[in-house]
Amino acid sequence: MHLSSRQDYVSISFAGQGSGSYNNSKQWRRQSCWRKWKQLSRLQRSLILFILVLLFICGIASYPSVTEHLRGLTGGKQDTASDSILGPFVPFVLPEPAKQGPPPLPELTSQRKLSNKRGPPVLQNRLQKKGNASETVVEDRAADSKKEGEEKGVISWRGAVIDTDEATEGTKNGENKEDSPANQEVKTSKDLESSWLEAVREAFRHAWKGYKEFAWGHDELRPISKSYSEWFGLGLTLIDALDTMWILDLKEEFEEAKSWVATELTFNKNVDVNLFESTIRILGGLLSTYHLTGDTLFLDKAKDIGSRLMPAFNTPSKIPYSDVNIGKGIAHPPRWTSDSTVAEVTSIQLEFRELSRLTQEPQYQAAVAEVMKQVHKLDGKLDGLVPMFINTNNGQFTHQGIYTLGARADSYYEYLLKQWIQGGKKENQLLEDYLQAIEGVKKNLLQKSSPNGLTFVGELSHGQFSPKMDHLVCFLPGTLALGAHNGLPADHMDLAKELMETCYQMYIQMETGLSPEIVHFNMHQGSTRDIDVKLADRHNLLRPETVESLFYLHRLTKDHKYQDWGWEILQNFEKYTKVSSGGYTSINNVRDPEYPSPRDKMESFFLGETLKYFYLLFSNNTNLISLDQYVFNTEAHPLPIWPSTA
Ligand code: DMJ
Repeated sequence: MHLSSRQDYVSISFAGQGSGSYNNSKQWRRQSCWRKWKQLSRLQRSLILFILVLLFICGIASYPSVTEHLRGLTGGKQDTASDSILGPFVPFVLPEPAKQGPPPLPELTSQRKLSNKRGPPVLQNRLQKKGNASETVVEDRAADSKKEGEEKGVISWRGAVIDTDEATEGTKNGENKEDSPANQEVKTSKDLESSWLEAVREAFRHAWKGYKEFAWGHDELRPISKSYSEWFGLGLTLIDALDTMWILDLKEEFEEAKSWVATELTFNKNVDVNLFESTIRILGGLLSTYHLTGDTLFLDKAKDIGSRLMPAFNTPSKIPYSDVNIGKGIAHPPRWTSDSTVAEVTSIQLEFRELSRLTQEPQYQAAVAEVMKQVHKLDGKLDGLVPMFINTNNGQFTHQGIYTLGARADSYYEYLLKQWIQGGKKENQLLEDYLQAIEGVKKNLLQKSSPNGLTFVGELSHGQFSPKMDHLVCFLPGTLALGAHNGLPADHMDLAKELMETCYQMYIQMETGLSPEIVHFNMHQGSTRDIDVKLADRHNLLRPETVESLFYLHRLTKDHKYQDWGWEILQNFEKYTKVSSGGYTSINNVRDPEYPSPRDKMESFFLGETLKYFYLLFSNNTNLISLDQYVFNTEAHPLPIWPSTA
């Protein structure tokens, strides 16, 4: 009888149907199988044989990896390289915990995705526990990380996270304890310092690569379009970056830039430049490079640009115009007004004073001192706070009633303190104006946010308080700390720490971990988050102010948390602003990590300031541009504090 082919494949039904009685003897089973085999067609038999041979070959081929896998499961070491049976043990390193700072250096270039959960919920918990925001975050962060570590069997040393379970396996397996992976992983603070410094040097090299390739000798790199933009047509980025290269010990880059200055840079050009911007970036950059290198090339260039800027002071009031044609020697205000910006006319003093000291030509210092003298006496201040505009015809404040420490007023306050320091702390009027202004800030502009009580500096408009704070205001913690270091009231340092925390929160509460240009703080009870950002304010221009303040706070308190915060910020710049072909770009939207929307511009201050301050922040060498010997201009160019005999 022929069984249907369908039944051929179901032996149990075949067996059941055959005898009617179940017999499980070996002989019965052998006979039954043989009978079944014989009943198969030739094609069916060859197919089965073919499959069996195939299975056999596969079994042989997969034998090594199966055994390897089994070894892993049964406690053997898990090698990362396929051929590493005899290779070194590579410990398994846990990913960085969400809130901690510094992973090992290679992380910098990786495109690791950061958690989007930044700030508020964690911050809330922390701040609710203690009153002082500035003190609690890092303490609790350390505690959090310790707790997390205990649970997971990890240890954390300033962010280098090591799986202790895995690390001790080496000793379990008989490896020398001295060479155990745990010991290899734990870096000394020197190692960490070098790796962070090297990361900044690497970032600079990357930025320089783009500038050199696509914008050499021009003002700014446009890294996305691989082109450049001109502002004054004076190689602004190159000049702004000179002393940074010197400080970062980038000799090759410095030499090529220097040779451009020697052979290509000329100020005899029919161009309009902004007095303030060219003073702080070009004059300041050349003067500081002269001081650091002793090379008179830079002093000669500084004299040249300094003297070409002087026509700006030829105004009815002696309050300078905003713009000068450095080729024609003609200055003028902007087309739409005869006003200048208060911050601009009061933040050129460090540079012109220094130029006079070096050249022994008093006209530079006299011109800028006259501005300070007039501003000191002017009506229209509020408890030492100045309005944003000043008229070049009558020398009076205009658009009065608006007070801010942000755009158009910021560096007025910074330069009051810094001129006093530069001149050897003798010019009491400057100090008085500074101290009064800080009291004015405390009385009129300082508030706390809700729900977490972040201290912030808002604005005042005709008596109406606005909880708006520019990122530019983040220079203030550093300036306050510098003042306290120079003997000003200790509560300035307390305020510096509180504001530093706020500026850091402006970064980490954003989805990209980068601060927007402007934030608004919530002050109403019941608010769920401290910081709001308007659509138009979501850009980040690679600005330096927060990193600058982190540098001062770390240098003057020695608290390493500020370095950790800076490292976190540097990584976010790496992740969201780095352009692979070279350079870094400002971005439009710090709230969209998927598409931060590049603006295609690398501002000169990214090299002049931001990267320099990162480097100084990560260095533990207090003699590297000592704050007792140098004072930084508002573009991060260090100028010497005058010797007491000067
Ligand atoms: C720089 O040119 C200077 O730091 C200036 O004081 C403010 N603006 C930029 C950086 O943000």
